Order: sequence, then C-alpha cells, then structure tokens
Amino acid sequence: MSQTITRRETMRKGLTAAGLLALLPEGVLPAFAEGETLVPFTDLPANFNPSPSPERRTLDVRKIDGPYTPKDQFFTTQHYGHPVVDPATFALKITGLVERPKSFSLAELQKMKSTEMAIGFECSGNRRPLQGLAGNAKWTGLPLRTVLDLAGVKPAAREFVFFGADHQEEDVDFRGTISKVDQQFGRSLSREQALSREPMLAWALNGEPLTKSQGAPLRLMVPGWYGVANVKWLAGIHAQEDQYLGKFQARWYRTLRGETIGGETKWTETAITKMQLKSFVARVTKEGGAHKVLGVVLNDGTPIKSVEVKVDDGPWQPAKLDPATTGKYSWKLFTYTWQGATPGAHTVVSRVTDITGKVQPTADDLATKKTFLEDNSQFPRKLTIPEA
Ligand SMILES: Nc1nc2c(c(=O)[nH]1)N[C@H]1C(S)=C(S)[C@@H](COP(=O)(O)O)O[C@H]1N2
Ligand SMILES: [Mo]
Repeated sequence: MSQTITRRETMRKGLTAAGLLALLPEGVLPAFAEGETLVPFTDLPANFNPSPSPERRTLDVRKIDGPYTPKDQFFTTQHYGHPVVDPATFALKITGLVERPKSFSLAELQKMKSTEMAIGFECSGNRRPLQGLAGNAKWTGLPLRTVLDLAGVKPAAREFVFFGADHQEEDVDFRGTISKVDQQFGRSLSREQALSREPMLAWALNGEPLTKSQGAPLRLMVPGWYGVANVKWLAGIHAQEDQYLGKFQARWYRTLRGETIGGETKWTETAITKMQLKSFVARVTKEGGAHKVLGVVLNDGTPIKSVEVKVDDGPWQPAKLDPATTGKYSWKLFTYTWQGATPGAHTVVSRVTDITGKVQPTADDLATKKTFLEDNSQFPRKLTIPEA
C-alpha cells in the first residue's frame, strides 16, 4: 500500500515537473500536487480533534491521498474497547442450526480459496463537522458462504448472529426491571443476506494483516452496509430460527422517522442496514489560478449517475468521478475545478444521484428523522478565499 502511494506521488511530482500533469484526466491522482495548498474550512471548529484516543480515530478527510485509506489512518470506533485476541489460539466457532458445528483456526481459513474486494464504508453516526468516520480499503478474506456451506446450514436457520470477542456488563431493562448481564457485541443477518455471495470474513486490509483497531485477526465485512454490520474480532457465528434482538441490533442501531403513508404521517423505526446515498466535500485546494474541490461518495453499491457541486447560489455543476474508485462497493472520489473564485466567504456543497434517480437529500428533507444515525444530507461547507 505505502508503495502504491509512493509510486503515485513520485509519478505526480515527475509529471508536474515535466508539465504533463494537465494532460491527465482530472481526478486520477487525488494526492496533493506540488504548489497545491489547502483552503481551510471556516465551519470546522479550530480545536476540532479528529482522533481523541487511540481507540477512537477519525479520518482527516482533508488529507485523502488516494483511493485506499492506509491502515494507520483508517477510522476506528467500537463500543467495548479493544479485546485481547491471541491469533495463535483464535478459533471461529459455528454453532446452532447447522449439520456440523465447526471451529476453524485462522490458518485453516487462510488455506481456503480467498477473495479480494474494495469496500468503502462509514459509521452510521458519521456526520458533520468532518465526516471522518469513513474509509475505503482492499479487503482479503473468504466468502462467508464458504464456511456456512462447510457447516451445512439447516433449513430452519433463518437468522445468523455474528459475535465479537468484545463484551461488557450491561444493564438490560425489561419494563423497568434491570438485569445486570455480560453482553457480547453481536449483530445479525437474515438467511438470505448471509448466504448471498457478498459478505466476507476478512483478515487483511490493503494486503496487510488487520490491526487490532480493525478487528484482528478476523472480521465480517458486509459490502454496501453501514459499519456496524462489519463485526470486528469475530469469534462466533450462531445460526438460529428467531430474530436476534441484542442491544446493538435491536435498540442502538435504528432510525426513527416520520413518513407520509397514504396521506398520513406514520412514525417508523427501521434497522441500520444498507448505506444511504451520500456525498460530501472533503477539501478545497488552490492550485495555480484555480481551486479544486475533492469529495467522497458512499452508498449501497447502486451505480452512480452523477455527482454535482454548487458554489454559493450558483447552478449545480458536474463533478468527475475518479476512475480508480469505480469498484461496485468502493467509495467514489470526485473532483470539481472551481474557476474564478473571488476573495471572501463561500459555500461549497455536493449532491449525488444514483441510476435509479434517487437524489441525495437536503437537511430539510430529513427534518422528520428524529435520531442522528443515517445523516446522508447534503453538507454545505464554508470557507474563505484570501485576498490574492
Ligand atoms: N466486535 C465489534 N465490532 C464492531 C463494533 C463493535 O463495537 N464491536 N462496532 C461497529 C461499528 S459501530 C463500526 S462503525 C465499525 C467500525 O469499524 P472500524 O473500527 O474498522 O473503522 O465496526 C463495527 N464492528
Ligand atoms: Mo458505527
């Protein structure tokens, strides 16, 4: 990975020196060019700390330097801290409604036929002022389906629960009576989702073993879904008939919103699953006489029709998607060249449209969403162009 970046930077510098950079299609090389300077956002608090602790790191999206996020910049967040998992004694257990309960060591999993996929994702809580709970990487692992087939899923298995090694004592409220119990982090997928070819059991990010922050030695990756589905420090998969109603599945990761159904407002509570269509401006830089807007698109894998950028009250203008980020589940980077920026305060906003015609909503469109998760609203960023 670092080699790729080095090569790209070297190439970019060489091309800049040779005066050839202008010939490249815009957006191929998102790394900073020589002489390219950052225009600070004025709506980002000066004391904003992107990474308040080693266990909570957000990506400084202003520094995005290529399609893949390096492991030491990849955001990290979780509920119970980092558990201690010894890769030497690690075992993935498959239990419940299967013909042959299994226990796989990491070496046994790694001997099977592996796959690689570019998957970008964000935390469902990713939002202003930085949008740094997002990243994109190449993941190596096994299709989940491979191990489920080896265990032999019984017809009665409707629900697959994925448990992390992390756990903590929790107060579980039942009609006002509290029980103190030890809870393991758990999330579930339906039979259809679990047996589809897409979810994977990943042990590497950008070609290197997962770090502790990323869930070493093994995590689930559900392409196109919000981060919470990507269970880290995966310890067990349990097949069952009933719906799984653990805290993070049923209570903490849901959205309450008002929808108009048959002319009436109905209040619905829905689970956090697939990523909502979103784009945001990650940075604005000055390069020669022009300004360059770089941004990020995330969604559930539905192909993108367009990304547009608007400056102040001007018209929506087309942005260009980076051809290095076209993988179905990769995040997409986009660039827009802003010509003739005048000194003073400005607003820059992006919006994305997918091929089904779905358009990224505005904050007003989301006014009936009562809970803060799944904020995919258009994000007008403020900045000031200095006097030349
Ligand atoms: N075992 C475990 N997996 C977990 C979590 C957790 O608390 N425990 N948090 C989830 C959430 S909410 C997110 S956004 C992603 C973050 O993944 P990352 O730290 O690799 O960026 O991990 C998910 N997987
Ligand atoms: Mo999350």
